[in-house]
Amino acid sequence: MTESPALSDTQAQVVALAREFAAEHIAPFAAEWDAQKRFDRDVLRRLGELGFFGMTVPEEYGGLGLDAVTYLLALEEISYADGAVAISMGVHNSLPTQMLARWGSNAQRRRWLEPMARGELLGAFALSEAEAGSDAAGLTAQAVRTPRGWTLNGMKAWVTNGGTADVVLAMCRTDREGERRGAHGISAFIVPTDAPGYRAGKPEDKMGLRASNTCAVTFDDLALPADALLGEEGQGFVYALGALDGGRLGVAAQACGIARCALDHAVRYAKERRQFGRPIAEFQGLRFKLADMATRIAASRALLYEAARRRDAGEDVTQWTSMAKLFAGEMVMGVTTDAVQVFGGYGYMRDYPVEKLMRDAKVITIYEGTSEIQRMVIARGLLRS
Ligand code: COS
Repeated sequence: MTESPALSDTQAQVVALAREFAAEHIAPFAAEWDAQKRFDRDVLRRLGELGFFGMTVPEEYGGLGLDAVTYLLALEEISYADGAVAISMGVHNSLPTQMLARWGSNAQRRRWLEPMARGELLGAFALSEAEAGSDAAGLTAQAVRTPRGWTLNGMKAWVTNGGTADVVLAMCRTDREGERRGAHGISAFIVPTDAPGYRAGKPEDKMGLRASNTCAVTFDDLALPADALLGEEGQGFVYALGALDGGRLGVAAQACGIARCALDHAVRYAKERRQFGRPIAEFQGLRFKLADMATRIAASRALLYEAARRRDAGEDVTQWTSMAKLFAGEMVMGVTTDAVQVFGGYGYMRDYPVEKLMRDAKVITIYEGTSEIQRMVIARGLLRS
């Protein structure tokens, strides 16, 4: 029941490849990577070789030129095996590569996007700061024009791939103290992580997605050439939020993959586990729970792929992506919590797979815009005359 109907041949092939790769090279190691907080760059390199790091990047820039639906189907399969690998791949695909593809000059695309699409360079996205999370436009990292280009100072928080990426798309203020221009005083910069003055903090000790690298990043008199500015000065916030429209769909696909994995574990366990002389799957209370889990996953996938189809059709999907992300985040938290419940005492133990899924799920209601921010975006769209 989890297969999508009416996949094109290309989509079916991409899904099969992602599923096969994930089953062989990711799923067997996910628990160990989680326990050791181990980020496996090699698995990402191999995903890159297969084309999974430039899925929607135009072919002329080394990508596969696929649509959003196909990309999200693949990301869902990787997420089924491990949400941590999926978020590294998702951030790279949805945020920095999209910003470069959409707003980069030809020279910037050749220098950065092409190797990123081939998986040779890993990308990150730095918007949030310690004091500017939901209120992203309140960020204070500063970029100052110099005779040779730009100098960046400031600190970014919770940067996925921040300590492992080769290049970061960083949003910094380019307006001056006393002449603040709010969201329009922010510009986007292409920051190589080997630039002197780039410092990644120690990996955060997270509840879930422990194998993905998340850290604070400091720019300390970080000097960049003039062509490090992406697109137009003052448009960085708009570019970042535009990219987050895609990022939020990626996170919703991640939720669907994790939830499907939790449901499969719960169904299998319910058939095996015997109490009161019979498999617990024979108890109506449990059957109803499984039925509700499956229904919520199917509804979430339907909303996600509707949003993605609209994006592929060129519609403004800001509200749709927020609805898909909101629903998926709440859905995956509920489904993984229910899966732990189906496993009972065993579900609470690290020896069984479902507690990891529940830990991995929680951040989906928080990152790339909390559930509350998604509701705000949806309501704004509804009430805009
Ligand atoms: N795509 C493109 N442009 C967008 C956009 C979108 N989805 N959403 C807003 N913009 C534009 C607006 O059109 C506006 O430009 P104009 O003044 O030219 O119209 C500009 O960006 C500022 O938008 P707005 O006034 O709505 O900004 P706010 O400060 O009110 O912030 C919210 C809007 C709260 C929605 C935004 O800050 C947000 O999404 N916060 C959550 C941040 C987040 O997801 N962080 C996670 C980072 S990755 S872990």
